[in-house]
Parts: sequence; structure tokens; C-alpha cells
Amino acid sequence: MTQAQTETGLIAAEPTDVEVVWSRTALVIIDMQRDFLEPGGFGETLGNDVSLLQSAVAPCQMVLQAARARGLLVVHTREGHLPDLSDAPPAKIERGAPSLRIGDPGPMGRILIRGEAGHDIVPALYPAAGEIVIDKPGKGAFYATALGDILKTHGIDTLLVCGVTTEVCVNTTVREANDRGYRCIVLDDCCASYFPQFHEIGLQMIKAQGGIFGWVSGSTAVLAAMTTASPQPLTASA
Ligand code: TIU
Repeated sequence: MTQAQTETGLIAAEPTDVEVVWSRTALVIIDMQRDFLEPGGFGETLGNDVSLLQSAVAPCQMVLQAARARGLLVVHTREGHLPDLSDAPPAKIERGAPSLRIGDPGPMGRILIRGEAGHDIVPALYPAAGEIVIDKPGKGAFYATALGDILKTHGIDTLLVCGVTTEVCVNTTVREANDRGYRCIVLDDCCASYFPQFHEIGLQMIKAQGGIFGWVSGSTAVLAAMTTASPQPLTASA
């Protein structure tokens, strides 16, 4: 292996600091879509104040830029459905009393439908050419997607997880990843919720009990680890 492939970083986190091998670490940015972050999309139709998610954009952008500079695998996800709704369970479409339902026409196109303006990722975090974009019909990024196969192909064992919302798609994805053997490090300020108390509790649920689902860190700690010289740059293997 080359030195670059074995470079490690030590990320300050809770409940413990965590060492990562950068070549085995992917940045996963969950559902930073206009449908969740901007007025007129799915999040607002559910009755939410979408401005509450804005706090995650700038920290995510800094981590994304650093991950690109370090050559990490970058994965973006988008929640949404096919135009014919064949992958949208009626139980999801019919639930609650939103102002517009999934598939209805809205100011950013049909709500939560692939290919519509609202379904796309916000400009500040737009995927670069060649970055992986996972379109997912559910809350978890592993359900009905190729994410597991893609991570395996790239030899990934650790996920840096960002995105929205903390207690819904971020938590669901972290739980799926945990059961599949991935180490998840959730970046607190790179996540957000329409319910600030759910954001806090959602993070506590991950790091409690010795890190029952993973670790919680933040953009500052991850940026520091990415830009600090590796504590153990070489392994014995040639
Ligand atoms: N409503 C809510 O908080 N979230 C979602 O519906 N999807 C995601 O979290 N992406």
C-alpha cells in the first residue's frame, strides 16, 4: 500500500475520539435537497419551518470541500420517487394532512419526485462531476439502493455522516449502516432538524451507551483531523 492509502486521522468525538483511515472513509451527505431546505417543498408541505435546516449548509460545505481536497469518497443522497410513484408506498403518500402530497405539483415542481427542481440538491452543496448520488425511496440510504455495494467496492469501513433531518433520514441511515458493520461518525453541526430538541436527542441516541450506533463529532474536529499530519502514516505492509 502507498503512504496515502494508509494515512490515518484522529477525530475528536463522543463518546471517544476515533481513528480513521482516510482511504476507507466516505463522506455521506444525506438529503440536502431543496425539497427539505427551501420554501415550497416537501418539508414545508408537512407544516415545518424549513429555515431551521439552514444552519447545516455552511458546515457541510466546509467538510465537503475538505473531503474533496483529501480525495475522500463523497456520497450524496436524495429522497424521492419515480414520476409514476411506483416506488412510493401508498402508506407514505396518504399519511398525515400535508398541504400538498408527494407527486402533487408545487412551486418547485412535483413534490419529492426525481427530476423535479425541488428534488435536487441545494446549490451550495451541489455534487461535483463523478461524485456518487444515491436516489433513495425511503428514509434509510441503504434501503432499495446500491449504496452497500458501492461502499464495498471502494473498501469503505467508516462513514462521516451529514445532512437532514437528524432524527429521520440521518438516524435511519446510521442505524442501517451500523447493522451492516460500518463505523458512523455523525457531524452534529452538519445535521439539522425541524425540531431542535429532536436534533439534540437524535444525536444523544447515537453516542449513548458507549456509542451504541456510533460517534458524534462536528465540522471543526473533522476539519482539524483532515488537515493534521497523520499520527501513524505508515503500516508494515508493503
Ligand atoms: N420530515 C423529515 O423530517 N424528514 C424527511 O421526511 N426526510 C429526511 O429526513 N430526509
